[in-house]
Amino acid sequence: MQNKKSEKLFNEAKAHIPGGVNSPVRAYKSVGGIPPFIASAKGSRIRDVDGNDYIDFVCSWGPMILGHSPKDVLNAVTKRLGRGTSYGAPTGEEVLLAKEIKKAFPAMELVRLVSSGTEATMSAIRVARGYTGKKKIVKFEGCYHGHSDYLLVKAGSGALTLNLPDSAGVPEEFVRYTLVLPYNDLPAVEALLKSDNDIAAVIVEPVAGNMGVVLPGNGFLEGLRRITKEAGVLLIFDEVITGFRLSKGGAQSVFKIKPDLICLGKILGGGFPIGAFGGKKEIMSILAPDGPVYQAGTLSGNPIAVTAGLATLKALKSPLYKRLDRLARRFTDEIVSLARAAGIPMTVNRAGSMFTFFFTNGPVRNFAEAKRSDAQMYARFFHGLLERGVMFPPSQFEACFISSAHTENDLDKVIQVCKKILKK
Ligand code: KE4
Repeated sequence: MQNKKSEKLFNEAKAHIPGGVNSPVRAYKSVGGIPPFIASAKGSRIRDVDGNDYIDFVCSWGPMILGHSPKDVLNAVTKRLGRGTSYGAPTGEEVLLAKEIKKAFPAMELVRLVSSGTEATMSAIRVARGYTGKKKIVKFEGCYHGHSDYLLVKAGSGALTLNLPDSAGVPEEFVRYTLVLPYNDLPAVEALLKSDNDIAAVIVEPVAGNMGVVLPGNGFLEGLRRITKEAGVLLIFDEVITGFRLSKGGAQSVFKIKPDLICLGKILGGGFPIGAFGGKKEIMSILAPDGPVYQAGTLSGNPIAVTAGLATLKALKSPLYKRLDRLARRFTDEIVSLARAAGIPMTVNRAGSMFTFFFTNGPVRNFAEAKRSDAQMYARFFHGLLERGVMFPPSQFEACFISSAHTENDLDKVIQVCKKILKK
């Protein structure tokens, strides 16, 4: 596998773009090596500029649940392009997408579109503070909700991988009102909400994807809902990853929880820049132009992203989720048994078609336990896969995804590759 063109591009990119990438995790810092620069992608496959093909388990960090360049989405977008790409004015398609989102997430009585998950969570928190008049927010260690200043506190994902849980450039005053608790620690939440009545909201990834996949313990989400309701604190579900991933209605539909505010992104845009936040009418009505909480965006509700989103949501039917779950279950079970047979400590956490192989005996129920994983072993596993045409996320603290374009044959191939690597 030669990567001369990627290497050349990476060196050139570094002269023009910080670290040569437009998002840190893409630089392969935690696994080492040269990141493949991508030329094209189709279905479950992605191809780099040196012509190397990979079976893709990154799926653009979640959005490509239908695989790359799905026909229906491409057709819809191609058709729509002829009528213009951005107006800065309302369109009928935004109303259609809002209605589709509400059908999938009934708790979102009003929904506003933005252009990224970061904007969605940043705006939801501002709404929560504006609505409650309270200042503090609670997040969980290892959860990542985008890079707005007050959320970069023990963030997961890139920040975790770069071991910079708190970012430089964020004055400590900006994070004074952000409280951080261990994921799955319900007693800690209960104690905090009893002792502090200046808390506007608790924000949580209902299934965490940014410390690697970590599942809510039995009763954790139900407990969060009960405790926040009793304390008059808003519960925000950050479903940027889990929305439309775990089911059409995300984690809240699987766990049957009704949050006060919900954040979406990734899959919702079908590969185009998008985010959304929404919730109870009474809460969301506080937003400008009707209410005093300001929030805005030049490309919010962009007609092309909305068109891609509508085409994507149309394709998301329940048989797709059943198949994804069956494929992912078989795949992860086989890999773990191969690791066991090779005497390698491995735990897999999986929710539907998102999963992470941790190189530790586990269990992995929170940030501290995720960090026990042997990141060096993960890096070797990662490169063993990459050089054999399989692209996993370049970090132990991210999620793998499969798409409806992944076939049994794809997964069998990867299982065979894993067998070789794990033995080695
Ligand atoms: P964006 O601003 O990157 O669109 O979304 C931020 C965000 C919010 N909430 C959750 C639960 C998220 O996972 C994310 C972004 N996820 C990361 C990786 N897991 C995106 C990849 C990257 O940062 O390059």
